Amino acid sequence: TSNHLRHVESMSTLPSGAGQIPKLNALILGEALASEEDDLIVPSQDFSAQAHIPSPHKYLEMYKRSIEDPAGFWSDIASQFYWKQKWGQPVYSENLDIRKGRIHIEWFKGGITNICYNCLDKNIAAGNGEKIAIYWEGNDPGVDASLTYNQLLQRVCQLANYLKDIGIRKGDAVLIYLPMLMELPIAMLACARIGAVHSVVFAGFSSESLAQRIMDCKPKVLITCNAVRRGPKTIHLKDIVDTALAESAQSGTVVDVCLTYENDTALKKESTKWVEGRDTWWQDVVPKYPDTCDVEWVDAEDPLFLLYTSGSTGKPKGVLHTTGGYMVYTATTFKYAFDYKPSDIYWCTADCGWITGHSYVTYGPLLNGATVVVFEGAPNYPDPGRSWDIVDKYKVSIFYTAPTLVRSLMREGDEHVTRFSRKSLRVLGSVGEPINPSAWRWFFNLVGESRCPISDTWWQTETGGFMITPLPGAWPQKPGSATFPFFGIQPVIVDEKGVEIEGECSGYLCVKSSWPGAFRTLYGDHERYETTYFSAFPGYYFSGDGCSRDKDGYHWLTGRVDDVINVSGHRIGTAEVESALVSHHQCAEAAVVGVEHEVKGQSIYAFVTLVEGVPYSDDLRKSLIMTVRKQIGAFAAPDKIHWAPSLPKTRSGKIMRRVLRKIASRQLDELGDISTLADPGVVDQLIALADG
Ligand code: 6R9
Repeated sequence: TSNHLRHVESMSTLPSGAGQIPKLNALILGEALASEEDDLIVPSQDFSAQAHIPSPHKYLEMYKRSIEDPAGFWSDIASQFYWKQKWGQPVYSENLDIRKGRIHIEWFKGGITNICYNCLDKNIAAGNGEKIAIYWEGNDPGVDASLTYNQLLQRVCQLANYLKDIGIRKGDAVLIYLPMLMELPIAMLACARIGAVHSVVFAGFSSESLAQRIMDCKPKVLITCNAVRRGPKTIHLKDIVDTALAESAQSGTVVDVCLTYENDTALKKESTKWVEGRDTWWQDVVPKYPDTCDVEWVDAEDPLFLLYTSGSTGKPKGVLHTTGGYMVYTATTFKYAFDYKPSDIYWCTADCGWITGHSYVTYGPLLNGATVVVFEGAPNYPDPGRSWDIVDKYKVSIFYTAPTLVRSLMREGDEHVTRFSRKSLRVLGSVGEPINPSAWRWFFNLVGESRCPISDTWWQTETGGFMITPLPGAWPQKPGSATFPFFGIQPVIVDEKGVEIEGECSGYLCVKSSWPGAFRTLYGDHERYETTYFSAFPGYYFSGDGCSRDKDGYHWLTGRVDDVINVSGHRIGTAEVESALVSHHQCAEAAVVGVEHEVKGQSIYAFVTLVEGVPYSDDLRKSLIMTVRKQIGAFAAPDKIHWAPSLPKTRSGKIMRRVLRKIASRQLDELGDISTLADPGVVDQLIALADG
């Protein structure tokens, strides 16, 4: 081993700023990690031996190059994709330092490509035309379908031709409001094929949220379906769309065409409300178009999609991703973080309405030529064994989900898991929020029978792809830790002053220098992009998350440090919920905080002050909750409304949220200093009303 040691030592100097990495050298050198716990889960030799990244050593070698020579590292990877024309020089250019001027990030500029071509045509040309691209599983067991890569390409081309025919051109926005039907990834790919910019709105958003997004991105066409069944419920999406289109039209944004897919397992055509002249049935028009369609070649920096996400102010942010860097980054992260092999069957339970569904249901897997399971329904319907039923049915080998699902299934009892085989599983994944160690262990020990590494992937809508994630088989895991950065990513932890802290520490998670999958701007508001993400700690991208690094260099995400709540992995801005509440004519003021929740991670807790003279009642409580459901969507409904005759404010009128959080979580002996409140008596009054 002395040879091995010398080799390792010779490469163990890392560039400054990668302070979290050298600890991995301990692993390479066979030293014990500093953790005294039996909390290290070491990958099996069998797994590591077959993995893309079999050891810390291999990782470190690649990581080191990715940091020292990003242009070379990413160019080599990008060369494996199809480019009509190669990118120019420099490979990337960036300014992440607000003090030096406008923030900008560009990768592979001048390169001409098409992501749909790379997902479909390229894999077909490589001989995978008859491979299954999508297995679709309907809400009700027994309802299913599938598409090969050839068939998927044909469907995409027909829709692309239709869109071109109604006048959609490169750069035009197309709004997609669809549930998890195959038509959702088809619609995304069809847009990408013709250079149109898709904006998918999660089909759980209400008509008012949809209208707001329509008015922001002004699409020429909206693609939806008439209805969907989710669990035992039928949701009439087309009615929601009708209301949204009427509302946006009133404010001057007229959408010419509403292309509606007839999802006849949920609702028949005849029972669907219709606006003549505007509405068109997908099945009436799309299948008539040719099933081949030339691609629109675009620049690597041409926009691919917009996706709205919540921030700490009321207005959702349109996160904009471009083509080339996003393509290279999602494909590469997918391959390594899931140790993807061509024989894998991959299932991600996320909806395409969120970033996870963009990067890791659609683009990342298809770019790798993977077989993807797309599931329409709810993972606990008709019973809590449904997920494992699907795993067995399709022989799923990579299963990627959210901690909230793990926790909810955990409560249902182990027998719902153990009555299924699950022997096809080899890699598990988690995303959306920190996964608590007990849920991690249940997922690992019971679901994966202690044989499947868990990739706890930390990333964001803004980052496009994984940022901090285990690479299966490469190093020991710690339950609840996202472990180490992906290639090319330099995470740093800073204190309040923005000073980087080394070693064991905790603080604000930032990222130094850009990566190919980073978002380029907020649609129509570059200034907000700069102030939200690059101003708090000049020189860095600020994630909004807190993070600590332990003595072994492992990263532990600790949740949002801004006014964003994470409910079941959904990002919700407290300001959005507050503005929905105060739109109720009987609500004068609202303050919303997140409280810990056993299954959802966090739940929404709202303090409300009523208009003078209005008495608080159970009906009013319900009506306040309805208002939020109507304005945002059911997933944002507060779990608790707490009537507050007045709110704790400082003398300058600022609501003291710190105190509200403590009251909400009933940590009444931890209220802290309340002497600066204008009226400290308010606190006792609130506590007295807490369980009323
Ligand atoms: C991909 C996605 C982003 C926020 C992020 C963080 C939280 C996501 C996590 C995680 C701890 C993980 N988050 N993954 N926290 N561990 N593995 O969820 O994007 O909807 O934009 O949410 O989610 O707080 O800042 P998005």
